[in-house]
Order: sequence, then C-alpha cells, then structure tokens
Amino acid sequence: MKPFTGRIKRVALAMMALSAVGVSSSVFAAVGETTAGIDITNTATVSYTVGTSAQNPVSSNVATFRVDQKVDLTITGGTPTTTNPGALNQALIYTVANTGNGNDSYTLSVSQSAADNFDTTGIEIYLDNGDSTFGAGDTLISAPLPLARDTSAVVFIVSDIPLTATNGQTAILTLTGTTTLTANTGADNPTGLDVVFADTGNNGTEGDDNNYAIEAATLSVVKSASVISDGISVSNPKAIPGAVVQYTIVVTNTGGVQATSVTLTDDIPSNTTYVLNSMTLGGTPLVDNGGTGTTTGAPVSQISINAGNVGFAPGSNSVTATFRVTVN
Ligand SMILES: [Ca+2]
Ligand SMILES: [Ca+2]
Ligand SMILES: [Ca+2]
Ligand SMILES: [Ca+2]
Repeated sequence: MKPFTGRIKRVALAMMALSAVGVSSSVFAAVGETTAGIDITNTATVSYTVGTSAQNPVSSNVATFRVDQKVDLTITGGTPTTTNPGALNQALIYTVANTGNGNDSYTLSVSQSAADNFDTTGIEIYLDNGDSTFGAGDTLISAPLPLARDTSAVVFIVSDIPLTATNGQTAILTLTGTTTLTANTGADNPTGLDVVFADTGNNGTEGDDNNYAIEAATLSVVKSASVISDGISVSNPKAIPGAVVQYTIVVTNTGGVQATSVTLTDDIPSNTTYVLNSMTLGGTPLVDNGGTGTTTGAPVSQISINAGNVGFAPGSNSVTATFRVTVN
C-alpha cells in the first residue's frame, strides 16, 4: 500500500503547486503516470496437483524493471507587456512546467527576434515569488531551474527598453528551456534509469514567445512669428524696430500615451527684447515667474513655460503657448 499512498501525496502536492501559480492542470498530462525510478517487481506462481493431492505452489524468481524517465516540459509566454521608451527593468512573463514523470532541471536562455521592431538590452531571468508580478521578492536565475514533476514556475525575462523605440513598436523575446538530463537512445537498461525525451521534437528543449508593446508620446513642435503692431499701421504692421512680434509655439502629441511634464523653453533672439508678462498658455495670460511661466536673466534671455500634460486623443492632443518681443 505504501507506493499507492505515496502517489496520492505526490499528486496532492502537485495540485497545491498548480493552484499556487494558477496553471491549468491540463498541462500536466503526466499526472498519474508512474514516477521515474520506481522499481516494478513481479513473481509468477505455479500451482499443481499430483493425483488428487494439491502440491505446494512453485514461485518464479522476481522479475524487476525500473520505470524510466520521460522528459517533457512546456514553456508558455503570458500576456504581452505594455511599456514606454527608456523604461528600465521591464518584465515579460512566462510559465515553465515540468510535464514529465520525474524531477528535472532546465537551463533557461533568451533569444531576441529579428522580425520585430527593436531589441532590448540588459537581459536577466527571474523566478517569481508566487505573486505572478515582477518585484523585489523575485530571484535572479543564474543556474538551471529545478522543477519537480507536475509542477510549474513563473519566470520573467527582465530587460531595458531603448529610448529609440516608438509608439506601436514591439520586441519579441523567446524563453527557451533545455533539460539538463541526457537522453539514452541505446538499448533499454531494465534495472537502470533511462532517459527519454518525450517533448515535441524529442530534443529536450521547448520555448515560447512574449513581447513588449511600446506606448510612446510623439511630440512635434511648430513655431511661428507674426507682427502684432508697429506703431504705424494697424492693418499691416511690419517688423520695424519698435514693432511687437508674437511667437506662437504649438506642441502636438501624435503618439499613443500622454506626455507629462511638458516644458517649452525658448531663448529670446538677438536684437529683440522680451515683453514682460507676455507669455500665454492655452490662451491664458501668465504672470512672469508666477509658477507656470518662468523668465531667466535681466534683461530676459530665456523663457520657459510648464505646459503640464499633453494628451494624445485627437482634438485634444496639442497645447499652444505664445510670448512677445519687441524689435530693437
Ligand atoms: Ca528584436
Ligand atoms: Ca513576484
Ligand atoms: Ca530502463
Ligand atoms: Ca522540443
């Protein structure tokens, strides 16, 4: 009865491991299969009679063979990760499952696709601490990952996103796991533990993709100048010395996420003088150095305007700022 009880216990442990990481039990096709390394013994008995008398039965020798190890694993990429250009330590989630009938360890590696938009840098692999979220409690994987039969682990590829990535781009990364066991393709050793690769392709290695999806703000800036007054002509003022010229700066976001902390900075051009308190943002006049519009120097050599957030929804994806100078 002992082996039977033991198997119940193992299955129960496996189910606990499953619920801990939220993996469907259907991935573990080997649940219920006999564990590698168990010896199966059998004895034949012969009974007979002589005349009408039953004789003592005769037993055979014990025939023994060892259950061999079926190596099988699955790697499954999870939901893609949405991220931004320049973001550091961004995680892609994968599940590694031992679907064989024995304990195993897997060497994990990462490859980057060339059929996507960009590569990431600084790649590391982490083992999750059970919350399926990459965080401080997770552990850097630097050795083969041990997994008992019928258990799985959540693993993250963690890497940095280049600043050059743009809105809508993707980077595809493949996590590959390879058993540390060696297949025995020769004759069966009845009493030894042979290893058989039972995964797809019978090569002891499996992998799957996941990808980063970039959400970026894409800002463009357009600047124009128009003469407001020259003290001579109301209808057609010209840029003569003493004329007031208004600069208009329009920032437009054609990306997929709002830009934050948008600051417009402009040097006051040579041969002009800044008109004090002439900055506006979204049509609202700003008081110099009142919090939103800042001037530098006396006389003013530079202005800057804190435009805050610039959204990306069509129709509300731009901000307009103005300021004025006089021509010296
Ligand atoms: Ca790539
Ligand atoms: Ca975690
Ligand atoms: Ca064998
Ligand atoms: Ca394979």
